[in-house]
Formats: sequence, structure tokens, C-alpha cells
Amino acid sequence: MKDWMRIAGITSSEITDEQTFKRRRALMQAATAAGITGFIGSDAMADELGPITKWPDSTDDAQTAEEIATTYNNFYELGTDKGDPVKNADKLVTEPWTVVVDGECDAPGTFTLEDILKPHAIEERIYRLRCVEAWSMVIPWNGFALKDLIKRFKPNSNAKFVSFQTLNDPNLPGMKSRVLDWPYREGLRIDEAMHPLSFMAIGMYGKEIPGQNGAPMRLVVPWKYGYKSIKSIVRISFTDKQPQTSWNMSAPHEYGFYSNVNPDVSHPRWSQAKERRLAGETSGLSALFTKKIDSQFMNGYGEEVAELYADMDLKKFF
Ligand SMILES: Nc1nc2c(c(=O)[nH]1)N[C@H]1C(S)=C(S)[C@@H](COP(=O)(O)O)O[C@H]1N2
Ligand SMILES: [Mo]
Repeated sequence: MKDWMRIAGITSSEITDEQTFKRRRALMQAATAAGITGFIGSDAMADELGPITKWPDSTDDAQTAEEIATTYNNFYELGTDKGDPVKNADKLVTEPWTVVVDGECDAPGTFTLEDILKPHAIEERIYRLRCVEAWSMVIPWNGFALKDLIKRFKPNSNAKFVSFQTLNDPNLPGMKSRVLDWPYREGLRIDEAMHPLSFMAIGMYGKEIPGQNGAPMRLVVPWKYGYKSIKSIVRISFTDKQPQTSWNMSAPHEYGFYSNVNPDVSHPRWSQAKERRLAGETSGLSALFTKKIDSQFMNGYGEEVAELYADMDLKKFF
């Protein structure tokens, strides 16, 4: 137990729970069904995932300590303080888990988590995650390319956008507050969703993704502000119109649909030129007070994604 966790009011018993066990079992069943051998399922190995291939383009930036990435979170359904999601993670019921896929596609349906995971080999991708609040982390995610999942649902030619929804469980402790119009909603243009960098994470640090980070499955779009990376997804819809997104609905002049990381486009209330990197050289509370570094255009993924926005005024479409 680390001092800073105690300060944050986190106890070790709050970190492990029955949900983790159940998710592990579901993943093991999926791995078995997919004929994946060598899947580590012994109790001794707890919630380790495996086997995992390494993506060659991962960032070399120092990784954020796992203890920080899993205890300093934004997941408003579990509370608005950074330490709330880990404390309330056991309230997020992830078993059974179904994902509804609908809208402009030829293979819609209601899928169990096992159905969703079955065909996908698991990859590790180390990405920068840049929150609109001007802090950032470097996280090794485990999952698969979003495009490989989307292709299975056969979006049709009217599918110009894809939208996502988070579990809408009014019993989650943060949902009593009207801070956002629930359910949490996010969306991407279909070409953004099909971009090879868009990722669906089911794990991090080689383990199943914990509740506070968006169990059992969350989006990771590394060139966009973190709020686009929607957690605990229960619905994927293909639409011909730009979908409504939670932060844009709550404050449209502050949070645009695109939300591409851009040091030259300030938030109306603060600059986006610099960020606080919660990295690996420091741990514990001191990591929260690290020096600021320069923010990068598209969070450093500009070379890969700039073509998506070739003809767009990024100050207008922020
Ligand atoms: N459903 C849901 N997804 C969410 C959020 C949220 O409040 N609810 N917060 C977002 C924000 S603002 C950020 S920065 C990232 C944080 O992800 P992490 O806690 O795994 O670092 O999750 C995003 N996804
Ligand atoms: Mo964020």
C-alpha cells in the first residue's frame, strides 16, 4: 500500500473484487472458444492476459506507473473526483455484458462480450493519452484495432459516422448528479473510426482493464482529447448524421465534435500549449506535480492522421 493511495483514501481491498474474477472467466472462455492456447488462467497469475503481440509503433516515452493510471481517473458515472472511479469500480456490473450494434450496417445484432472478443488477437500498444484538462499519461493498452471490429458489422454506404454509448446504469454512484446528460455518448467520423490507430482496449499493463478504466471494453483514440475515449461500451451505432456527444452537448463552445489535440487551439478557459505528464520517472503524489511539457499537434500522431483533416479549418472544427 503506497502512501499516496492512502492519502487518496484508497484501500487495497477496494482494488481487487469479484468483478475482476468474473471478467477473467469470460475472457478465458472467449480465449478457449477462439482456440487460443497458452492463455494464462491460473489464480496465481490473477488477471494476466496472454498471449499479446507488441505493436511496432508504440511510443518510447516513459510509461505512466500502473498505480497512477488505475487510480487517477475520469469516469464521471463513478464520481467526479479523480479517486472516485477506483473506489466505486465494484459498482460497475460487467457480467453479463452485451453490446448492441445497430443503424446503417448489414450485420447488426446483440453480442455478448465473448462474441465480440472471440476473433481478435490481442496486441499491446503504448499510446500517449492527453486529457483536455492538460495532463497526460503513457499507457500500454491491450486490445485490437477498432477497424477490425467494425468490419464485422458490415457498415453500409450511409454509415458516415459511428457512435458509442456507455452503460446507462442509474445505480452507478456518479449518475445521480446531472453533470452530464447520461448515457455518456461519443462518436467518430467513419474514416476516423477505420483509421489504424483507433483502438478498442480490453486490457492495460498486460491485465484485464479495471472498472475505473472502462471495463470490459473502451475506446482509445490517441490523437484526440481523452474524453473521446469512451469507457464501458454497450452500444455501437452507425449513422448518416453526426451523432450527439456528451461533452459537446454540455458545453459546445468548449468541446467540439472533433476534439483533436491541438496546442494552437485554446480551450476558452485555459491554454492547450502545455501539459502535465504523469510519467514513470516519478511515482505517487509527486507524479501529479511534474513539470509541464509542450503539447504536440494531434498528440504526436499528426503524421499518421493529418490526412483525415486535409481540407478542414481546425480552428473552426475543433
Ligand atoms: N463513460 C465515460 N467514458 C469516459 C469518461 C467518462 O467520464 N465516462 N471520461 C473520459 C475522459 S475525460 C478521459 S481523460 C478518459 C480517461 O481515461 P483513464 O481514466 O483510463 O485514463 O476517459 C474518458 N472516457
Ligand atoms: Mo479527459
